[in-house]
Amino acid sequence: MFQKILIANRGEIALRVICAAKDLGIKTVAVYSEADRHSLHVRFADEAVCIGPAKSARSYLDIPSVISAAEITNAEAIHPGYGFLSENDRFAEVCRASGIKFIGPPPDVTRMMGLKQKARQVMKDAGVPVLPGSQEALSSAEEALEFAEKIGYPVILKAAAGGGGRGMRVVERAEDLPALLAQAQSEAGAAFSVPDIYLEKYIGAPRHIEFQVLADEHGNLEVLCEREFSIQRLHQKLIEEAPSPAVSPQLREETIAALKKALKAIGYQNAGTVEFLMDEKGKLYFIEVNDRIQVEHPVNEMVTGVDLVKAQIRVAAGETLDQILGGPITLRGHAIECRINAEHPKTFAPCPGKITGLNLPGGIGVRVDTAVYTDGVIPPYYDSLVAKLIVHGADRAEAIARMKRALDMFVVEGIYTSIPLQKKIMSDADFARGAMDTTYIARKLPEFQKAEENS
Ligand code: MV4
Repeated sequence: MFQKILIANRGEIALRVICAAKDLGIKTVAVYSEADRHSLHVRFADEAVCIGPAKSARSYLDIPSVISAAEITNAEAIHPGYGFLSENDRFAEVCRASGIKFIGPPPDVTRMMGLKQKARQVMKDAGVPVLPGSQEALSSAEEALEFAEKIGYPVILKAAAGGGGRGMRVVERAEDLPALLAQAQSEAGAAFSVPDIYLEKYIGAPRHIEFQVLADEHGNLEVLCEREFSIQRLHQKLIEEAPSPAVSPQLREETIAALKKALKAIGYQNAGTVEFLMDEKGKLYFIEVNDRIQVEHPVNEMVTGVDLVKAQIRVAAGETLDQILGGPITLRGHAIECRINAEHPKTFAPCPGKITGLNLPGGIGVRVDTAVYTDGVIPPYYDSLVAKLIVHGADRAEAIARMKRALDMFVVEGIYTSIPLQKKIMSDADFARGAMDTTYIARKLPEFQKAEENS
């Protein structure tokens, strides 16, 4: 097992990794920008190295600075968290070349999963349902029109090296396709330096569901149930839950069996998630693999009892899943996570600033993953996440009741937050009966904001 690991991240996820390391008796090294000098991850790590100014490109994204910090502190491994360098295969390569263990999938797996069509093909071969679409990158508008005629409109254009919704274009009619293809290609070229675009059948108003994967370095792999994150706004997730109210035990079993086959074929290692869309008939379709620990991992931890970050570290240290999990995964109860962001309730604009008053909720079934403290500051340079509020209950109804109680007792003064919006969602009848899809927030916002004005 490692003696010392470096966390190449900040905020709540850096603190989360420090907790897992402490549980394993491992020393920790924090890296921080000048803006994060007074952050909790600096305070609670065993050592801390300032790696640059506030700007991410000059600090948390600066590979030579992060590697140098690991070398001068003799850290044997680096946990990248999520965002920043977590899906940068070049960073994983530099770690390997520097003799530092990267706590995550190996670079060749990250590279393969980054090529969306390759991932689609592997999934298809393993019997994982994928949407009708072009297997290779589109070579011309004529070829795109042929595919779209065959599949039927609407179709969606996606960047082969993209993800997270960037560079996507929905095409409703043939006459719009050539222009939208050119737009998508230039946007993909600029954002990912690979202009390749592929095409898929478009699902209007899908549910967004992902399966949590954990694999060791000896060919063993487990899927730790799914989570649903349909409650989102402009690709920003607001609420996640596990399990999904829309996934039956049978659908879960079938999907997990096919995923295990596909991911073993890929040689997947460490943690990752496989993202799906569910259509109005309740059928799941593969979308892409995200090879990092994700913000919303705690909801899977709450229903399986597995500490996923601790497991990642143990996998990277060469342990087997049997040693780490100690037996089959069993699901218990239901978990919900609300993201508490520093944002304006009407405009959703990030609202950085000083937290002058704070009460973190607790009590049975409540977990708060956060790096904020009274008189602390949410800086304007990074994401506006204040905390992740996670609850667990015997069933979804109890989880909702506990989330309501926790939101009522979650006091943040000095900045705007998304707490009022989260309270509205938790009290919404459609949410209570699990009737949501990715259009939920767009449809409900006018009603919620009107209620806020009248309150
Ligand atoms: C789709 C889709 C509908 N049909 N693919 C968005 C994030 C990325 N990981 C995949 N995404 C989607 N892929 C097909 N074939 C709908 C989404 C999607 C979405 C698309 C546009 C605007 C907002 C969205 C929110 C969630 C999912």
